[in-house]
Amino acid sequence: MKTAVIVPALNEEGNIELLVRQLLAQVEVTWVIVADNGSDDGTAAAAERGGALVISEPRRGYGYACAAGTEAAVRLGAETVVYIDGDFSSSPAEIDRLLEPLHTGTADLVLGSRTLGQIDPGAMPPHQLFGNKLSSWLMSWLYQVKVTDLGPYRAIRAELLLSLQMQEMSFGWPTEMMVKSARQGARIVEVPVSWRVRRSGSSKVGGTVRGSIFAAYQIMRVTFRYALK
Ligand SMILES: Nc1nc2c(ncn2[C@@H]2O[C@H](COP(=O)(O)OP(=O)(O)OP(=O)(O)O)[C@@H](O)[C@H]2O)c(=O)[nH]1
Ligand SMILES: [Mg+2]
Repeated sequence: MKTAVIVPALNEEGNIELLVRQLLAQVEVTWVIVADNGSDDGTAAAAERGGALVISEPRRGYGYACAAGTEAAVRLGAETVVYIDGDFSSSPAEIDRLLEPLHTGTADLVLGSRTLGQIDPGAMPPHQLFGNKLSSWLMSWLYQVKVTDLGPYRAIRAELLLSLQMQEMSFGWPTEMMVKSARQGARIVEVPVSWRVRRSGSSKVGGTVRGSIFAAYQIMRVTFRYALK
């Protein structure tokens, strides 16, 4: 299966080159696409040095970057698409856990669960842990899927992804993928993944008040939005 890994990135100069190299070192990975979302540091150049295909998405938003990366992946002919954050919090070597259920044909969407895996001390602030628990519980209840985390490390069949017609262009993107897949009756599986403190650089989401409130609002809005349809 041809696999593209998409990395939405905003100012991840210190992390992206090594991340891309380690991703490309995994046998399952065909392409690494870094969707640079208007970084004002050397993210794009560092990603290129690592061997990534870099695309620029000037419209600011996590979902815009994911969507631009997805478009490029589909154009290249990817059959499976993996998403991973650009700050090295997730482990490239664990990608086989995400891809295995797709390869064996037992799932359509595979979610890396940090709750089932290993969260390093200090890697997830308490409000994020609580928010994840709450949104996972709401999702399980509203969509009858058993999920334990709302993490960024996930793998999906390109065919399913295209059928979802993704619309959320900020931090609602991962939630939209989950709830629409559940609505379609897609097979959703969780696998344990580890979660580390970002390797370098500064937090834009969980480590800031503004980022946390905005992300929490988007996640909740999207969770309820598609439940009512
Ligand atoms: N494209 C895009 N990516 C973003 C944006 N904000 C954050 N990111 C990326 O999304 C990922 C998650 O952001 P982080 O800043 O790591 O958020 P976090 O994981 O809650 O915070 P840390 O605990 O510091 O890692 C990283 O890869 C960022 O580069 C954005 O507005 N647009
Ligand atoms: Mg992070």
